[in-house]
Amino acid sequence: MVDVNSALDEAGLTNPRVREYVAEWAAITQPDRVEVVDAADDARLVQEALDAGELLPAGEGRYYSRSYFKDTARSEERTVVATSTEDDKGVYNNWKPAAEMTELLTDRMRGASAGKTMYVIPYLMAPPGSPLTPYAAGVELTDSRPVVLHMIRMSRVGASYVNELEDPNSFVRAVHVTGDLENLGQGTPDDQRYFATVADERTILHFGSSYGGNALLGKIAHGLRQACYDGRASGVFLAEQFMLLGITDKETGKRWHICGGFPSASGKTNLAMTLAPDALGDRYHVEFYGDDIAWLWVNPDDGRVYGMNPEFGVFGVAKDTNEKTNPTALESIGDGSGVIFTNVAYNEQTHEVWWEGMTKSPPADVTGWQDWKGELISERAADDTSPWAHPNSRFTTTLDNVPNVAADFEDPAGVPIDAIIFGGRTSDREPLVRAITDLAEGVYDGLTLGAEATFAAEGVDGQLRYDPMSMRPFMAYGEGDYAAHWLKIIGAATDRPIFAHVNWFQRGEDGHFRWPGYRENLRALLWLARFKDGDVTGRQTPVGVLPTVEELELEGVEITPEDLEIILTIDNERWRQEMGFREAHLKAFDRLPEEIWEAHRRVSAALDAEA
Ligand code: OXD
Ligand code: MN
Repeated sequence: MVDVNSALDEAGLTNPRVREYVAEWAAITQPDRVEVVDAADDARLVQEALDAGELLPAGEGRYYSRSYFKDTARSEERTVVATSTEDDKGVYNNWKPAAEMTELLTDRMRGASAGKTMYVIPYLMAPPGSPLTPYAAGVELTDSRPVVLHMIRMSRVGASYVNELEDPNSFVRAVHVTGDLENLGQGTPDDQRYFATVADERTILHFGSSYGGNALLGKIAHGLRQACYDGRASGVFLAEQFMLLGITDKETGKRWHICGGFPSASGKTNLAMTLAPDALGDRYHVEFYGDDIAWLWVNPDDGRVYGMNPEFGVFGVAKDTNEKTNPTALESIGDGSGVIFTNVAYNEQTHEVWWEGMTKSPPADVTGWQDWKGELISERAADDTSPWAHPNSRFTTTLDNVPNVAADFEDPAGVPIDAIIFGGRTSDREPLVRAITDLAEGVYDGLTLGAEATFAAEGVDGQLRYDPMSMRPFMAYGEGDYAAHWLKIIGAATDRPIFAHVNWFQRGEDGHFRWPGYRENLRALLWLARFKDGDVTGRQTPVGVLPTVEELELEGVEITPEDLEIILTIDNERWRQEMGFREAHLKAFDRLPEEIWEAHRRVSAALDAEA
């Protein structure tokens, strides 16, 4: 039996509840060794991973890893939220009874780390000193060294984060066991994987993957699912899949902070890391806080909603990241950044990396290039057009590598939130930006957020795949209760943020994008900030307030008058069709607050009145 106590003593891990938990799980998973991790161990662990071939060099202070080829993405079908009360069942959370999942996963994990090291990762999902600390501490146990290296980049890691807890029991128990990846039947009826958040026990049990989204338990399982549940159970906060940025007007010194949710493939990371467009760069400075998670709460001192990014790093999608779409991301993964690339293409001779969309075409000289599976490009069949990098390949880098990271990104007080935005991906109907001043209408807008199905076969033409608040895969309890919790938290603020819906993706009949997008998107946010401050008035429509052409700062934008008019107009007929889809979508939710139904009926009636 492995000597757990000596390992914990050696690392100075004194929290008695954590010690019991580590001992309990070491007895179940039966590793050969136990090692407690601190962020200061990174260089040694990187070297060990290089020696073991788990990492390959990818330039100065840059690393490359591959995951097992059937283990490259989150698995929503195998992910569940378990509690002991069926009231927590929602449409999207794959609810299961806690006792059933705990027993099943304990069985799968029994003896499954034999021959391996169990790494004990004490972590904090918050800037140290945050008022949300009681919900932010956790201890991940993992048998994968690459997972440790990712956790060091994505969260704050060290024994002090759990030794100093006011309540020694207030940490999330997060157990990750990789399992025998080659024999787990991924995607078959005999799939052995299970990823469970036993939310009312603050315990996360993930078996059968070492891919980040399934295995970095601080990030998605704790930072989103567990925190979503804790936010409601405590009545204190919201945990959302939101980006967070700041804008400063250098002329007036005004600062705004904007957070918001976007369904995947709607440009959330690019917006989070955006810079001001060239024509406005002298006047506005944009700062990055976070690209994926924000926790929001009300500060009783000033009655405002505050927000913070609980993460320490970025786990970004590599595909299509380039000088135009996201130059700051490219800078954040340069030499000496410590970045870890996963499943991009790799050149075994030059140690370069490449992914689709990084440059217009792949490197012309294919010598030494391997695709994400490690197969030589030079040996591919002539008709093989499969991508070099996996579409979900990633880069993992710390926030402080992002060149425009805000100076106060680690301020435990968080930042006051001026606006909460929802951004769909729709080729028609949704204007560039519409501001929503009413709380219930704002929450209603978030609940009906969606993106167009990528393939016609996925849905009826024009119908969205709804993704409430962009939390569809991370909801921890029922959607009606979730809406009520939003109304309660934001409703408790006396000085509230404004809501808005944005859409960068309207297209003309010939398929061209009507709005240039990328850095120009800042112009919509600037209008919103000015509208909130009462500096512009916009134009009221049934679905919110739209900018007038004169109010948008358009200096340097290339857009035709026709496109501009269309992205600042409401297509009443399309909207009335959408209201029918929304009604069916909302009806599926239990206990949806009457305020949300009233908001739905108000918007419907206003559209009918204008028809
Ligand atoms: C996700 C992620 O899967 O952020 O949403 O990785
Ligand atoms: Mn995400």
